[in-house]
Amino acid sequence: MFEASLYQKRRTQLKSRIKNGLVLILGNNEVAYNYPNNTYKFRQDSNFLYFFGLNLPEFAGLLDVDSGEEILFGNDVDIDDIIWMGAQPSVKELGEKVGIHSTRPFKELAEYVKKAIIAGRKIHFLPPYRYRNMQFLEDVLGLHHSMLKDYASLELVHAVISLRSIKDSYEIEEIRRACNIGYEMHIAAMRNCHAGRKEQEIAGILEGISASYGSMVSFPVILSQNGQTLHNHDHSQTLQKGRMMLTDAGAENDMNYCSDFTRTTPVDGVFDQRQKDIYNIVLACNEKAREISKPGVTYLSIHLNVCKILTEGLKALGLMKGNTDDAVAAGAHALFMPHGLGHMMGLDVHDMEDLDQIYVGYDEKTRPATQFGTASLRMGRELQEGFVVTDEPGCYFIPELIDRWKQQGLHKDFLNYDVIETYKNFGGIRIEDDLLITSDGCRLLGDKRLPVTPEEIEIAVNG
Ligand SMILES: [Mn+2]
Repeated sequence: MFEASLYQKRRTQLKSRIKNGLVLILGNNEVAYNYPNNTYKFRQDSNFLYFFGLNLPEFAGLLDVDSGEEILFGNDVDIDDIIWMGAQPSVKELGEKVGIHSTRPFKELAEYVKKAIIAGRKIHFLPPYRYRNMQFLEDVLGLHHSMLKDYASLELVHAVISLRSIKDSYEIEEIRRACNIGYEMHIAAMRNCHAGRKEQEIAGILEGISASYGSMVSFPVILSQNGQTLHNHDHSQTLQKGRMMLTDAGAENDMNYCSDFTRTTPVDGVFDQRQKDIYNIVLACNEKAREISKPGVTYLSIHLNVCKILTEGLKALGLMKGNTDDAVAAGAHALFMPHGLGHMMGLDVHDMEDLDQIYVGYDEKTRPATQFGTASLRMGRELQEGFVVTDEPGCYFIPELIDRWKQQGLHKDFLNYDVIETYKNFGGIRIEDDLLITSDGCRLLGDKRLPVTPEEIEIAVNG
């Protein structure tokens, strides 16, 4: 964990952004896998990690905005636990590590909160996403779990987002480390991208590399020669010559900071001309976003700029036609890129998505689009120095979507369906890097950029 003073500073900032009442940040618990004592790998809640730092189950933090008091709730282990788990630091010692001097047993939390409610005090809590925390809040607050999201504190949500959106130097260093693990994962994927290899074998290698650094992948590995399926977690295929393997994967490091990269690699390392043409368009999109990302510019406008580069490229290949601006305004390009340019990244790979994308990625000035494609953009608002965002344009040929649009006669002025038909067996390409917004632009995160030009990729596959 970081120095205690950093957590103290974050909590002080949080309290200063809330008018009054109690702020309750619940940590996560163990979750049963197939029977109660066999649990999933523990993942702490990211908000708890950010303000309280402790990567252990069954803790909660309480901040009294009015008195300034900070209390850590958690249970000391007993001799039965020690026999199975070994000696553990006391809650008091754990509290000291993150700068909290007042600690209490977890079982006192419910009573503490109930008393505060009776005293008429406001309880600020974040929207829960784990069932045990929902159940706890339902019991303590007397609110049915289906209502908890509506009663979560918007004031707290905004305060947390305002802090976590700006990454400090310690966080940037952790993300850099996570990116370096991601680099190793993707280099391994490229080296193994040969005909006859099973997708699952390669996906397993990537998970192993990530685990060897003490944590795990930042989300389930996407690795498939059917890259046209955006979040393809099916790894049952055997790589075939002539196809491309799309790998979207990242690591979470031992401090729970994430990386998220995508590369698309031709099987055996050689692009055919058609693949190279589309690849270079997506690469130009990725580079464009990096070129124009800077504070004060909305990511929505960068997304739309990138869509224009995509449209221009597809027009040159005869897949699209007409005026580029009109085509993008109409949303015709979304046949090829039905997703957004990127998202925030930090302690979560989709940072703070539990707090609702509408607050993380948008604000009063920048509202989400409703048009197919752009509506999937998770991050649209104005960039600020210290933001970390992904830059992940793509181009896909989804046979079912092509059929549907063609049948409906959508965007006939901008789409050459006869040509598009011939790409139905193409698959998909996505290229993703992680960007830190700096004072006057942005820079890539990670010590080395993953191979990205067709030439670099061919070398990475074949050594
Ligand atoms: Mn991503």
